[in-house]
Amino acid sequence: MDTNDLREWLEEVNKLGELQRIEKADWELEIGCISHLNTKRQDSPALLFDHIKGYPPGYRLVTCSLRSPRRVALTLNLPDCTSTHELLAALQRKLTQWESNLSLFPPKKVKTGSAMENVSSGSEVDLFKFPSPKWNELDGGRYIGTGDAVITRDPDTGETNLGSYRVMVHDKNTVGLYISPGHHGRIHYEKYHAQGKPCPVVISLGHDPAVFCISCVEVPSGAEYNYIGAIKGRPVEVVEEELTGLPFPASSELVLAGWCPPGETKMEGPFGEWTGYYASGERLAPIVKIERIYHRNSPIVLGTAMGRPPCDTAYYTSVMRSARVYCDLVKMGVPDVKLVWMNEVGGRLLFIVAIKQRYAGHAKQAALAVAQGSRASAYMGRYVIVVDEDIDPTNMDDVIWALCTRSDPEKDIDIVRRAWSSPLDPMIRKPTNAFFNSRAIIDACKPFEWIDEFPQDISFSPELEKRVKEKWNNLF
Ligand SMILES: Cc1cc2nc3c(=O)[nH]c(=O)nc-3n(C[C@H](O)[C@H](O)[C@H](O)COP(=O)(O)O)c2cc1C
Ligand SMILES: [Mn+2]
Repeated sequence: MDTNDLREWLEEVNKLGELQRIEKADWELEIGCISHLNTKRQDSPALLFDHIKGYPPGYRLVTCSLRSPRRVALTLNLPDCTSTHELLAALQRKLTQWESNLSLFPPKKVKTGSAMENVSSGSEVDLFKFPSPKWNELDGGRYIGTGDAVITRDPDTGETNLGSYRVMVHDKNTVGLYISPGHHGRIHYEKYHAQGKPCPVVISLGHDPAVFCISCVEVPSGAEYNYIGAIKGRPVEVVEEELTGLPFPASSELVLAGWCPPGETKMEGPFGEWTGYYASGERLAPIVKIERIYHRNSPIVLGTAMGRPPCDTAYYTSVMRSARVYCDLVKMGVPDVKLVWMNEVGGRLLFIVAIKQRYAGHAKQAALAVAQGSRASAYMGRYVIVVDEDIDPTNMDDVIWALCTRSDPEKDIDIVRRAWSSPLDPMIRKPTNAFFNSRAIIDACKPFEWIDEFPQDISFSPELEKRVKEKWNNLF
């Protein structure tokens, strides 16, 4: 199923029976806490907040958009999927197809978009008109940008980037921008600033969740718009923002435009992060002076509640990064990879890979490829566990069984030092500029050299289980 904008997406999710409307919540901690509690429910619906305290009715905010296989499938234009395994299989097939089609779907410039319904400039700019929650109790302020797309351009190559980076409201026309080292948006502003120039920035705050889906994961450099186009099977329509020339999605609900000046910073954070900590703390970070706001009548902001994992976006990022790393391993020539899973609680800090061992050293090759080879897992990783093909990486009972019974710490754990981490890493003591961490790669596969002698594992044959279930069907 295909959707054109956030409103159509909400209609489709409502038809699936996966939308819950909530009225009169307070932007101050209630939206954050309700969303957090919702993520603990078995089948957490998407939440649409309206009549938010202090805002006109109709100024809405969505959270928990991508917390079910059906909603992720809907958003990525995939056939309906009701299980994670189905979704992973579909994505593993599709990613390669989308990537080979990128050049067919450059964004298409159009003259106007939904957000042009209301334009405010200069002294009329007032960020407090739009719902921006204080999400977690120790957050240092209100974050208007969580499910956003921050649009920047590389001054050398002209490439346009979309990245989901958190955006804090400092005052009516200033926001704080936090981008981790190595992320494309940061490389862009650092290049402008090195030349003493302000970096143009456009921020889309409400959009078809497909825009967020691609902005918040690793895709080939500068290819975000093409990627969304390949998913939809038609180019993304974009409007060239008048002041900065940066293209924003024509169907965006709310768009900010301005400049990130060199040498000007403000205190940013703390912010409840996906690791479950306020680890990057409060420190000086770049700002964006907002000179224009474009918004649709009764705009809808797309938000996501970060916090102790598994938080709002953990399900989606696990599924997407797992499929991404799977495809990267295939591309790197690692044979017989059965499944990759980025654990929802560990996030990027824990990847599990299942392989059918073919030769001595195969497991180590797969582990290093995950730990360092794929951009999606190279950033801020910590543990990679390789298991045999009979283990389901999404099933932690299986993974812990393999870890405890098929690995010997002395032989099977290797450490990679001085790897790419981030200020978000709770294990890095601040202040510092040494954002390195180490990686443990754990071979929890049966020892290849005596695999045929490895003790027989215990399992009931499917025939026996079937027979017993039939005979005792009132029990199960
Ligand atoms: C909900 C969510 C919030 C995120 N917030 C930030 C952030 O504040 N800063 C950051 O550098 N990356 C953040 N990320 C990660 C980036 O969006 C992600 O790594 C993406 O690939 C960055 O785009 P880039 O590859 O074009 O740099 C966030 C991811 C998610 C899912
Ligand atoms: Mn990018």
